[in-house]
Amino acid sequence: MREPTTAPAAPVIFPLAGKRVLVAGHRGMVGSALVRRLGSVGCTVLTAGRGDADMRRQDAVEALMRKLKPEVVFVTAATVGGILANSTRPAEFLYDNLMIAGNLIEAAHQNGVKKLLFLGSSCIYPRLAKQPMVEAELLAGPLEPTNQWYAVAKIAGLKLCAAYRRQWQCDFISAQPTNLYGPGDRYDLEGSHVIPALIMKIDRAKRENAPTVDIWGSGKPRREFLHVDDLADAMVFLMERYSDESHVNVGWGEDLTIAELAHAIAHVVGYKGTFRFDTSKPDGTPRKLLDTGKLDALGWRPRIRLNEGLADAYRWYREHAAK
Ligand code: GFB
Repeated sequence: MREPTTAPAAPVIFPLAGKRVLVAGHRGMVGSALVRRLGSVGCTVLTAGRGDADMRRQDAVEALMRKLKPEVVFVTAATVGGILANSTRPAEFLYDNLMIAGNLIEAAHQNGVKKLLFLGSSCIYPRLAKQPMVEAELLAGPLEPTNQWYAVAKIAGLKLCAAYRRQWQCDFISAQPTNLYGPGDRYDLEGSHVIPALIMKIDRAKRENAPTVDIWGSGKPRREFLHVDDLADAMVFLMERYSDESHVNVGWGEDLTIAELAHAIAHVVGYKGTFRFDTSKPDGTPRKLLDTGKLDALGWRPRIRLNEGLADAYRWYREHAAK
């Protein structure tokens, strides 16, 4: 574990208290965590999800902005999924996410939104980026093929923020989180990310006394995981205290292999069986660990350790998704 930051928190330059704050995509895992976090900020929280407006449609997003009149926008709306969903639905991952980013950013500009934060992903970095990945690694090499479609849309979103800043002096910023997990995650074996998929599989194996669980790929890729409540806290921190063209990484600072992750989940679930690695399934990026030096220097640190966060995710799964 890296040393906790000693940097004092950067000063508040844009207080959210008293402002009209839109969370676009409030029903997703990130959006709902952000709504929970904003509950203690003293702002008016406005929400919009898929059911309120199809964010891929410019007219729908423009009408939404005119109706809600937000002063601040968090862009958490996105078409998301794990490695298989990304590689089998490339058109949706590229088109939906390009349109969502373009429509919300342009409508925010047209409607005089004072500040906007666009959320990207650590998959914006090259497949073989130098580890841990600093912000300057962006576009330094070819992308990982399994999620290049999503990555291109997220790169376009962060560049839109930078371009609107340069040309129209919009205070639009972007944050790039590592792999996320927590309450509100999507539980579906084909479309999920690795943590919800393994929680489902291992929980089922325990209930059915199955001796082995299949893990996709070799188990060797390394991933870094951040609890979504830590991300929500970082997003509020950045909105209030950061204003610059360069994007900011948000991560935990440590990674582990998928095989180690499977053992950690088995421990939380109480499963005693073994794992079988299915190498006909893709591994994806060999490693993607973010360098969080920039956010550390601003004085922000995550709090939720993986074991504690996995227990929280498993509790949520049993109470909500397992049914
Ligand atoms: O979380 P995940 O689907 O996406 O997979 P990425 C992470 C690793 O876990 C891969 C392995 O090496 C998978 O092969 N894995 C093992 C599994 N068993 C399973 C399983 O049952 N289900 C899943 N899903 N994986 C995502 C991108 O990449 O990262 C997204 O596809 C996004 O676009 C996200 O950027 C942050 O970490 O490989």
